[in-house]
Amino acid sequence: MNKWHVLGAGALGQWLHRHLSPELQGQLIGRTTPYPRIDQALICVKAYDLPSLALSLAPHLHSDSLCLVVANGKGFESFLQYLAGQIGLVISTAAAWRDSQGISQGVTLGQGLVGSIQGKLEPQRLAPLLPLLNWQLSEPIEQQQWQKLALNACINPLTLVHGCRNGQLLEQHLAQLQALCAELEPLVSHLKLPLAGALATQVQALCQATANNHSSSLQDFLAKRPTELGFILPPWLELAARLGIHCPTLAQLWQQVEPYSPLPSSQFPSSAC
Ligand code: KPL
Repeated sequence: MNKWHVLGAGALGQWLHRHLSPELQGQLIGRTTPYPRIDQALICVKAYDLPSLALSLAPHLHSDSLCLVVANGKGFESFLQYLAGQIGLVISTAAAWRDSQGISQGVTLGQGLVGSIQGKLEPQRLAPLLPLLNWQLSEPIEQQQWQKLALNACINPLTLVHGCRNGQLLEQHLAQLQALCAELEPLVSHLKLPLAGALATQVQALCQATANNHSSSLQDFLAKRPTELGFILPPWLELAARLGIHCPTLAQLWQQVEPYSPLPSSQFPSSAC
């Protein structure tokens, strides 16, 4: 069972496929390729494509299958219950790398943290894969998922509404960036994330480190794709509403980006509900 299928032939999927082969017999499966029987898969599609992918993939899995989902955001997990076998989530910091004209030149390696979301992941089964991709096991993964969600919630919507690179947020939109961080900080503390108390500092460091990048949300918008912000902002707005915390900057940003950002429920084919 050494073969890994890579589902999703975008920049990240292609990059993962290159790094798996030949040791792990990676095979790339794009949108139009029929699924073979799948023992092990890396699923690299946009969050809003996961519900329909889960439905079409399900008949090709079995109780001993292992799928690792490399996706941004939160809110798609319930759709993954349609997949048999063990399911893991990968929180990845890999990013498409762009030149000064904004043209994609590849993907930075970054880091990946892997944890279970359905069934317990067997470390020995992952052992050949993880070092090839610079990934590590990190259980429970939910804290890491929220942690990345906090960083993305601060940077991504602002870069989209201002049409700017990550670094320009520090130069031209710092007050709004800080207001957003201040609104999210009590939520981050409530969740006891390691970021607590340091959200603004970490967000600024990330903007600096990725200064020349277009965020994934702006890249999606420029490529006329939906953004994944429907899986990034609503979890924070729901938590804020539950705790009675007022987040006006976040709520206003969500209003601005919602037309481009499908929600998890709107992506599930109605025939399966
Ligand atoms: O994860 C990212 C994204 O664009 O989705 C950041 C960290 C903001 C880098 O661009």
